[in-house]
Amino acid sequence: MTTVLTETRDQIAWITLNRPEAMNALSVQLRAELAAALRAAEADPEVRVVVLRGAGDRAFCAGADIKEFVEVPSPPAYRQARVPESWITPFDLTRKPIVASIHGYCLGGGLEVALACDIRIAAEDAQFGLPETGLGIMTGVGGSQRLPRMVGLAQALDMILTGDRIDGVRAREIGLVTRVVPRPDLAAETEALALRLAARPPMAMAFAKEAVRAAQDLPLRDGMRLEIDLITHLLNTEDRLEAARAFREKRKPHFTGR
Ligand code: CO8
Repeated sequence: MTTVLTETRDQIAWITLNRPEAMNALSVQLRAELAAALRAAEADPEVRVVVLRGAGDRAFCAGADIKEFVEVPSPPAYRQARVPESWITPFDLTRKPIVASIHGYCLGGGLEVALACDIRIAAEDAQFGLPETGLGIMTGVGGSQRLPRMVGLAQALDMILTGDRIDGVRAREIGLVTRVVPRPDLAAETEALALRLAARPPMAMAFAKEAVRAAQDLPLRDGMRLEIDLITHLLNTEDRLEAARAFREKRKPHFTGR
């Protein structure tokens, strides 16, 4: 049985976490299949946008599979298996935009997966939380680093230290998600968003994503230099000329990714 499904249509790879009976918890198998699905989407020239979602009515993802927390792993082996590359690394290596479409529970490692995506769209009644400290552990795939960058130190510490959940509306207020819609509209709104992203020039999208993500790590001057380097490349692309021609000719541009 496969725990992650991928369906590609209209240049969008729909990657579905597919363990609805376990709230799409991140089992060892699911983590490996998720990483492989993302790598495949990145390598597929037909794909321009990736959407990640959870199967079933109840959850995007309820975090690590707690039923697999039965034995204490050897700490050195645990670290060796995750540094410098783990199953979450492909999120940072994917140049295509990744949209997380979130309904129901989005907890623990599930929230960390959502944080690794580029755009988060959520149902109003989605439930976000980081319960790890209550389990005697802590975020392990970027939560303690990505969350404060996204929502600020105070909100991140509140969520991480209390484990309290917030809904989709509150998540947008603090900047954890950027779009929130009524639950019945989530699928259609996600698809409309993904189609719009897929229609935009792929190389500009990839370079812009690279620059914005680098902004988290680089001093301003270095980031500005990177930006100049990247826009210099974009000035030479076919798609840049196509956009300008289409504007002059008052028609829709058709982008090829060159
Ligand atoms: N792992 C495994 N099974 C789960 C998980 C989970 N995280 N969450 C839910 N399930 C299963 C339940 O066991 C149950 O299955 P079964 O009936 O066979 O026992 C089924 O999903 C439905 O769940 P509930 O009956 O509990 O449904 P409720 O509506 O009562 O509660 C909740 C839903 C609130 C989501 C509840 O299930 C819950 O609290 N789940 C645990 C959430 C949690 O603590 N997540 C954090 C895990 S720790 C983590 O993510 C660490 C990440 C860092 C490293 C990343 C490595 C992967």
